[in-house]
Amino acid sequence: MEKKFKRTLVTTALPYANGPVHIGHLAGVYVPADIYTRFLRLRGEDVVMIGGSDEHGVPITIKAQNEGVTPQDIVDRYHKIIKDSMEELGISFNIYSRTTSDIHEATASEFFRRLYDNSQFVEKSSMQLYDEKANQFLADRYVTGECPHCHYDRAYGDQCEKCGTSLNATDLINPKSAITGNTPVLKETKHWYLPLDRWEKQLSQWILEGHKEWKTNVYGQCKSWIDLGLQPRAVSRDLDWGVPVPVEGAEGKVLYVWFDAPIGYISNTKELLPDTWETYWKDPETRIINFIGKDNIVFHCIIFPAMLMAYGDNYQLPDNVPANEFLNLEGDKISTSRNWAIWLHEYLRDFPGKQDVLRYVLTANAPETKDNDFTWRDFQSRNNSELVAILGNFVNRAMVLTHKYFEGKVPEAGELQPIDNEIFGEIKGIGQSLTNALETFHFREALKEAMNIARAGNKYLQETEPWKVAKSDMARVATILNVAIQICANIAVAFEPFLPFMSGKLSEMLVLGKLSWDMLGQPDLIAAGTQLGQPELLFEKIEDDAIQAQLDRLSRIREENKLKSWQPEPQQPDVPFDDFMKVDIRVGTVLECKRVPKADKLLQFLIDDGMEQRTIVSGIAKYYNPEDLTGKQICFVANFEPRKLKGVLSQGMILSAQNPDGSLVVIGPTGAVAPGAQVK
Ligand code: B3M
Ligand code: ZN
Repeated sequence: MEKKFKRTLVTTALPYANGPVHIGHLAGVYVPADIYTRFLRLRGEDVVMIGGSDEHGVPITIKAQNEGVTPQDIVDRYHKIIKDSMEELGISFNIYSRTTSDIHEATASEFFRRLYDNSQFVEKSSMQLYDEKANQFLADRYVTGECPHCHYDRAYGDQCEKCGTSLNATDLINPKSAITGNTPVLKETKHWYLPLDRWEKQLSQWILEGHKEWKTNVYGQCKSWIDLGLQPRAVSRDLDWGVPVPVEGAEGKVLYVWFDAPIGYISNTKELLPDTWETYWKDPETRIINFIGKDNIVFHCIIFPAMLMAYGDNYQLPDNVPANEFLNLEGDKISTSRNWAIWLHEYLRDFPGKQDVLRYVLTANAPETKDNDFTWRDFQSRNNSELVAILGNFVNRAMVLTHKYFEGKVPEAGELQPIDNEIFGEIKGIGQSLTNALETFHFREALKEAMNIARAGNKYLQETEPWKVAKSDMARVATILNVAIQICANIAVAFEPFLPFMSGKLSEMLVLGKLSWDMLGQPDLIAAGTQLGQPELLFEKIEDDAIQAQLDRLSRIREENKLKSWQPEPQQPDVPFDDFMKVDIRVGTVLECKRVPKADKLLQFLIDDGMEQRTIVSGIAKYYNPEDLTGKQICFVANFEPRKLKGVLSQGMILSAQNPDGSLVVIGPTGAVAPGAQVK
């Protein structure tokens, strides 16, 4: 039997404040959480949506160090960008706070202390890398060295970016500190561990027995963790950025970021509701829903619940954790460090007033059951052929016709014909499927259902043809347009969770008051005689050039990334002197240089080689104008076997160096040299 709940606490993963939020965060967490929360609010339920920035952890300290600023500077910068941009997108948090707040530090600190006092931790010493010059222990990310698997020489202590293997810093060959470049030493350090093994049975019962209804990706990940056997996890770190470990003798140690971050949900609820926060966390009649991405599943389903069990005091565990998979961008994994993302604040700048278009596309394409791909072409086509052509078009026709025939006053409906009753029956049915999809976190499906109302509306106008009936029967036109306007009102309700800006604009045009979910399927939401506002387009076409500009930006980033990851070719095996001397490299002077007809890559040179004039063809036409090379001295291989290129006999090879982007630069002497001189 369905449990009955009095209230819902919606939490959203706290994004790291080491960069802005991107479409992956939005599609995975914030847009679905917002849809769900708005839906519950429309139903009149007691719901709060909690958000905030995760401002601790090593990536933030590294970014600060790279920029020569403090970690606080970094989190202040990105917290503001994240908070402002999400607000502009209409993500309707009841609170969006941060983990550097005083209330969070006090809450997290007390949480740790209580677990410590109740012997819920085990203390363990281990050997860790220590930088004696900087006088500090090194987090895995702070160590670089050679990967023990693929021997890439710039692997990080937590992962090799070349072969993708997860590492411990102590695995690296020839490790170096990223702070000083020094070779670190091993030194003993003590940490507190949460013994997850103590909670294994309860966790297994709670999830594997009690929550078989969870999404298969979530349930499956939990099951494989539990099946492997849970191990104690360290919950402290040697670092100077974070919540200090509130235990004597723990100087220089802070809470592990994944220990304090989920407690952020509690601190932010406290900040929002200083008097009643406890009912949202401790009353069994509260339902807690955690919206997260798939990489956060273990923290929300295993570690944080174990922390809450260890704390006791009636803290409630989440009722559901509808984690999403990942959204890719144009075929590649989104990456903050590689700038491979569409940043929300930049989208809002480039597409002003188009918040709902992004919300629509990210929901229609949400990675609910598998990874999905965002492409700009899909974005454009969903806008043009769905939002404009189906939704916008229906509302616009209903509004314009009402203005045309009734000066914008909602006409009185006469006797309803079967087709009129059918359309409301259909919308009622859609409303039920829509509600059901939303209740079970199937947001793509839900959006499709909402769109079906607009589709049904278009079909209704197509079949009733009020513009034709107007020639003979205005009473019937009145009924048809009354029905059409009621459908518009249903659209305003059904889409409010998904496209709140459109819904607001439409509600204004329809002079609808406060919306509520039980209006869905009703045939009489707007009284006859109501004077409607002017019809305004709800969506506009997105042209090719706006899309091309975005695609161009992405290709520039692809190029930049290629250059960044470029490495010189490994050195060739040794060559004996005599072998080297077989290659006859000489200096020549370019007498003439011209393009080879019908070969866009080739330049044809006439070279003075000191003895005679020889022709050489070289594939560098993309990088030079022929006149720039005339008169220059260059190096060439004189005894390179002659060969014909595009009908021209080439007697030698001009030497050039290749840049990471593939471009070629011709090599020549740095001072004047007699033509024919040998290069050795
Ligand atoms: N900041 C990781 C992430 O952004 C982490 C989530 C914390 S939720 C308590 O994926
Ligand atoms: Zn490797």
